[in-house]
Amino acid sequence: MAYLALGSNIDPARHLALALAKLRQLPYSTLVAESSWYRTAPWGGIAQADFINLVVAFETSLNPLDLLAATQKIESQLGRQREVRYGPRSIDLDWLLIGAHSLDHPTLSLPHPGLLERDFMLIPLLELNPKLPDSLMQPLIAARDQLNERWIVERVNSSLLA
Ligand code: PH2
Ligand code: MG
Ligand code: MG
Repeated sequence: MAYLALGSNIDPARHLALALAKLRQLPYSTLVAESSWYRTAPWGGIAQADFINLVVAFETSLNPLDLLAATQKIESQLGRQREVRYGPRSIDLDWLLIGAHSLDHPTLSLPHPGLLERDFMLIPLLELNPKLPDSLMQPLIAARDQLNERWIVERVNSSLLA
């Protein structure tokens, strides 16, 4: 199983729908679950529009770097530009967990290094009841129970987003 965070704050309903359609076509992979959609205040200290964030789960036999290549391709197909760090983006696809891989590669760190601090990654991930070994699950639950900053504003109905 692999868990991917999606985020957008530029025309988010359109970009997230397009990204999900492409993610359903990932080779050697099946998208098996989608969390609620959350409207979230911008994290990272840049004044910008609220984001929409969610998490999806895959069953996959691809390895982490192939999965990263696939999601980077989708980001560029959806017109993501080189951008300000932490600034506005049409689509951001971040791998949170891929199986039990622990990875510190120049282009991919697993688990995602921000996972424990960012409620907009942690809450939708836990909503999917991830099947994880206790050694991974316990820190996630502890982090959720101790979150000291909140970016999630509300859960939104994806079909009502204009
Ligand atoms: N992504 C960022 C920067 N800030 N803030 C929220 N609320 N959600 C995001 O996905 C997000 C962000 C850069 O990846
Ligand atoms: Mg990101
Ligand atoms: Mg990213």
